[in-house]
Amino acid sequence: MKKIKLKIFSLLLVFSFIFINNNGIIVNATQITNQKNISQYNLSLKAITSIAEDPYESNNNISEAYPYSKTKVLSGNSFIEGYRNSNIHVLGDVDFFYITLTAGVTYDVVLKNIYGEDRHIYLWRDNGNGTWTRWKKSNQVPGQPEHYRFTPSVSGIYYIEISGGDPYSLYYFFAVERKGTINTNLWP
Ligand SMILES: [Ca+2]
Repeated sequence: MKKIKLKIFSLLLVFSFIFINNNGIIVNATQITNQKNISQYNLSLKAITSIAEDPYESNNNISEAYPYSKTKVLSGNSFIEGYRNSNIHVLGDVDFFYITLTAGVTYDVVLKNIYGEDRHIYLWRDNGNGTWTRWKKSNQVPGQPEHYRFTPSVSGIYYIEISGGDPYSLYYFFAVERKGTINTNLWP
């Protein structure tokens, strides 16, 4: 009888806390089997949660690229003045934007506010002969924001790709703008 009472007692002492954050639903259960033994379980259930997609979806490939010129320009804070923002809402999400660049002009290419994710920014160009050229920061580091300069030798349409890392509901900031016209500091 004492054992049964103890079992019922221990069942009653199972506390479950459910948190929803950017990583999904976290279930934190603490079971007190008796006064001395405490066991804890943490379970992350990313798959069953959904993060709202950015307003430029779907732009997962070059043929669906969203016009950079029509994205919302951020303002009101010197860190993000002139930047655009978007997010990676599911694992494997790839965001493409297209932009017209001028030969001989140097551009700042920046990606920041990536929350430590392995996220990167690339530029693409169709060479017109069935091949593509891709540019990126020469020393990409996972989790680090990026800034590099790019001077196209040919005017025309280029594609901005932002991809990589885990989904995150908060937005990254990115920009491809003429050199010196935006704040290229990678940290606030
Ligand atoms: Ca997206």
